[in-house]
Amino acid sequence: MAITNTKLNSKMDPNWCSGCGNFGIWAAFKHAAQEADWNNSNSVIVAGIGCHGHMVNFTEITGFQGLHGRPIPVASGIKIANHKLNVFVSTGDGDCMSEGGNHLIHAANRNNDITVLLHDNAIYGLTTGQSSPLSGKGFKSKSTPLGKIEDSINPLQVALASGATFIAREYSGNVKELSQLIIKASEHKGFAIIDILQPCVAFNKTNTHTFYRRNIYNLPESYEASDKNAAFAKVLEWGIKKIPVGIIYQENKLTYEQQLPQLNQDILINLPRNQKEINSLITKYS
Ligand SMILES: Cc1ncc(C[n+]2csc(CCOP(=O)(O)OP(=O)(O)O)c2C)c(N)n1
Ligand code: SF4
Repeated sequence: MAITNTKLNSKMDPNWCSGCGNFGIWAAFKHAAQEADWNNSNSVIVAGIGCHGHMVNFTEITGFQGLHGRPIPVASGIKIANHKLNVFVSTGDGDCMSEGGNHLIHAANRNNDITVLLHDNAIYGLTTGQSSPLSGKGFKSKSTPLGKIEDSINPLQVALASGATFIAREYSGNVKELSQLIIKASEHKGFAIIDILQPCVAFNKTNTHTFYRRNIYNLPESYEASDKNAAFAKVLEWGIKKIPVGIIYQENKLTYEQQLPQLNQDILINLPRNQKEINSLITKYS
């Protein structure tokens, strides 16, 4: 699969650094969108603030970029307003695990039917290279010149413990595999997250393309993704030649939206509204 797919490009040319892992994620998403027929009228991408967030500007699919750390609640709201949409979140490791960490926990717990693409470069890219919660212990950066004191947070461990029903990992350079994984995550009914190992060539000299190419391995076919204990063991695996990629956990469970009786009849935005009541509420609280 070529990385030069130009369908679904917007009028803006990407301004990511040459070699940035975001190019692979973007290509994989566009391939997935073409194959699954995601378009402006049936899909939306919500992004946070960071280099990752520019994906909405470069892709010809309806996009929304809100506050740093808040794409998950915005996406959850969009899904409730129109549960027929395919709703994607493009978020960074700072965006998702620092400023927005609480939102990940609660959306996973609710099993909101959204697909989170975590652009995991283990650094704050846009603000030119400070440590993020996912940078490793001892990692030296502008904000931790003597090395990071605390351990890194493991995003999939947090997501699994919080109740996420689809958990996967892939390297941004494996465009074909990532593209198929994005389709599977979107087809999953419930909260899906893919931890995408995305090198930041400008500021992270540890989590490089070479590092990931050397150390990732595919989960064997015998791996049982419905076994939660096995999934916990897998998400804890990290180290030399020990980074499993593929679907780590998948569970069938009612989504938040399936349990909202209001959504049984039609999408929320089509349901009749009592405008008089809404106007009186607005007047009362304005
Ligand atoms: C509430 C808030 N805090 C801080 C910032 C400044 N800021 C903008 S992007 C960013 C970090 C982005 O890092 P990450 O989410 O990992 O995305 P990346 O740029 O690496 O893709 C920060 C701290 C902000 N815009 N808003
Ligand atoms: S700063 Fe890092 S994450 Fe941002 S575009 Fe450049 S390589 Fe990519």
